[in-house]
Amino acid sequence: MDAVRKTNITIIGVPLHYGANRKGVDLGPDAIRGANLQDRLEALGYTIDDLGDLQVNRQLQPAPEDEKLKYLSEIARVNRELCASVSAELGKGRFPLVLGGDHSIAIGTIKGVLQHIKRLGVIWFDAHTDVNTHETTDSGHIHGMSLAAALGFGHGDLTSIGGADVKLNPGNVVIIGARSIDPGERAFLKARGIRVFTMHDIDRDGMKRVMEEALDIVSNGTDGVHLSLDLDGMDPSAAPGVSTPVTGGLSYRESHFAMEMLFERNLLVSAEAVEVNPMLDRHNKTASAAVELIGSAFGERIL
Ligand code: 6HN
Ligand code: MN
Ligand code: MN
Ligand code: MN
Repeated sequence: MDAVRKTNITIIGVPLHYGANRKGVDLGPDAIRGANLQDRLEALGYTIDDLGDLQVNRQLQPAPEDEKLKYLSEIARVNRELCASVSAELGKGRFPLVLGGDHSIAIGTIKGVLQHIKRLGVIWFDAHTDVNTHETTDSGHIHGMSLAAALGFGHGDLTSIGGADVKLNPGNVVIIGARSIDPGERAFLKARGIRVFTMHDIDRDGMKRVMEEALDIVSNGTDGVHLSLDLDGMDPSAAPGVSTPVTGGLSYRESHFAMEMLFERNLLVSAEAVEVNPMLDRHNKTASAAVELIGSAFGERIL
């Protein structure tokens, strides 16, 4: 393991909502900034450079032929830019912290990190598993396909971002908090042997045991770990402002504790927080939860 905790963080906002096909997620980056992300990280001793937001075309109509891949071309274009930006920041020895936007942006983030860290572990914190492809999706929403694409499965315009051969190893990925899995996703996860810690597992074993095992998996034979934090992994009572809420999620404390354990292992090389939708939120609660969880993942402690 040569992953070390980077002290210079670069924030990259991606105001994209097309992958969720739901207005408001594009306001996520500013909502998270408005919940004092930079101050919190600076208080922990990090140096922050905020690059602002990538440009997203805001007035698109979906092409009718894209029923199973809604807004593919704009999502692919933005993710290619994100991939390049993330890769450039890592090349400067900085830690990329990406603010979504919907979860389709994980394709660009992860592909960008993979340019530098071939053996990358991923913690996918989510109510969903995001391993649909255009062949299995019901919704046609690309945010439900991003993990599959990062693993090399799905439409070529997505899998080719940052190089078609550049992809995650399914054995280095864990999903935490899952409770809404489509039939096609179930088959995919099984076929590729991806380790999913469902809400049932967390109920049964507790977050401590689950995270110990999850961290062992993502650190075994890897050179760094990426955190993909979909705020809908939390219970909607703690994070109501998300595009696709699912009841029965992780509590505020369980989520925090998972992030605290992650920090203690000193594995992270990159992170993203996605799916914050201020139009569905109350008092910026979900953006604040995102900042709280990021704070914990970066070393905030109660005492
Ligand atoms: N997310 N499995 C559903 C779909 O439309 O494919 C939900 C996906 C949610 C994606 O929350 O990032
Ligand atoms: Mn997701
Ligand atoms: Mn989700
Ligand atoms: Mn905290």
